[in-house]
Amino acid sequence: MRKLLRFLLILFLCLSAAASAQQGYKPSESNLKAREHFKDMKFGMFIHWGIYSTLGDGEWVMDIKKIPYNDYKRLADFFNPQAFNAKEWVDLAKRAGMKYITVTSRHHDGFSMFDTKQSDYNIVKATPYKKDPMKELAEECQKQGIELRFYYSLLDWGRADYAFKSPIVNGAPEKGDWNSYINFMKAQLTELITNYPGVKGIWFDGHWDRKNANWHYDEIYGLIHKLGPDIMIGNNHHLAPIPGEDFQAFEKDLPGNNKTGFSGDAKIGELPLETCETMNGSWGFNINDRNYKSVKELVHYLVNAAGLDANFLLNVGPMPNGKIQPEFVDTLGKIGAWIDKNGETIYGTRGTVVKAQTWGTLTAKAKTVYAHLLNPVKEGNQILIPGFKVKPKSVTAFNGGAKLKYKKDKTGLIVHLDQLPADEIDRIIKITY
Ligand code: FHN
Repeated sequence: MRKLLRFLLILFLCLSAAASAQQGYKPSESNLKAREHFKDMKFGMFIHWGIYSTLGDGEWVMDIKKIPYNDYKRLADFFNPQAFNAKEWVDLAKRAGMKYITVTSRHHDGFSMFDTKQSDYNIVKATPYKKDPMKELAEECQKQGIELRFYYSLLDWGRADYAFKSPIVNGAPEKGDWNSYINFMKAQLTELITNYPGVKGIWFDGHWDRKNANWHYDEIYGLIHKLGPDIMIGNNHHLAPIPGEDFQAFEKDLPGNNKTGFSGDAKIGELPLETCETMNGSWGFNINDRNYKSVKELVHYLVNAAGLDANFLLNVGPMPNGKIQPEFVDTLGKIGAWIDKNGETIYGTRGTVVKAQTWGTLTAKAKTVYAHLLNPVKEGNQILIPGFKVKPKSVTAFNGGAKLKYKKDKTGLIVHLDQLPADEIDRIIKITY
């Protein structure tokens, strides 16, 4: 009975989200091309940056520490990131092997990190900095051939028209002015798409705050696709994709897992996949969070995501002065060094060739398969790639090229590992056929 109720609830949530979706959406040729390119890129940098960084306590600090909105707003008075340098950020992303950047243009605190005519609560009007870092970033990304995407929060803790915590009645908050809020978002999204060169994606977040509201996705997604048919829309609503979306976002979980509890309702759909994760435990700068993930953990995340055909969006939370903290810079440099050597086995590959195995996972490109041995091999010095049907032309160690002995039988391909060099992070076998 409880299972049935849960199923009905999920169905209701999906249907109510889909009801306002861009029904009948047919992606343009350029959008389909963008999706393939997106899948090829594999690795991106997520950036959570806002006035909250001044408190060094993450991007939820206003809500968690119960700071009244009007007091929180004062943070803008002393947000002055004099050391921000777009070139440094883009250089770092490139050095790490990342091919795109997704940056918070406006998070749940409602502060716009870009020049907007729709609200004075923005970095140009409300801070002593007075400049638009998103403009600089967009221009630098274009210069260096990195794609730029904007994170955009649907949830707003402060605006009167959003009326945070107001109950939803007939798809809209009882208090506030829902139409005004939807129009505000549409106007800001228009600015983000038309004023910043080369924007390739919009990453929505916050839907889960109002699961049963009518978000007018038909209008919002329709507008975005009208302004930029190739712009890819993703929405971290923790549900299966709804019509009008171009990629499916997962948070802190590989597709198919649900360690966070966010992905329970998110069946894997047909769209390109992306999963995001933090370098410590925080999205926004957190001065007290020293729970840094190791290079090995993060490379494994990237490889496992690729094995599941998903991109990996790895987050940094820049400091209030605009710099990215040295611990992140160091780790990203080391990930970049790994990718320099092994990028062939990641970029442009596709996953889910064979299901992940206890020893690791597989990626594939044209007539080549890469087996990534991420974990110790359990029995004997060999692995089985189950269901491998074709006859290999060559089976070699990716690193050094040593020939590996193999046998094909009805269970799949058995590869002997004696000649496969040891590696702390990933022992890769290259199989051509
Ligand atoms: O609440 C946000 C959080 O601050 C962060 O932006 C992450 C990124 O995936 N998404 C939300 C939680 O689902």
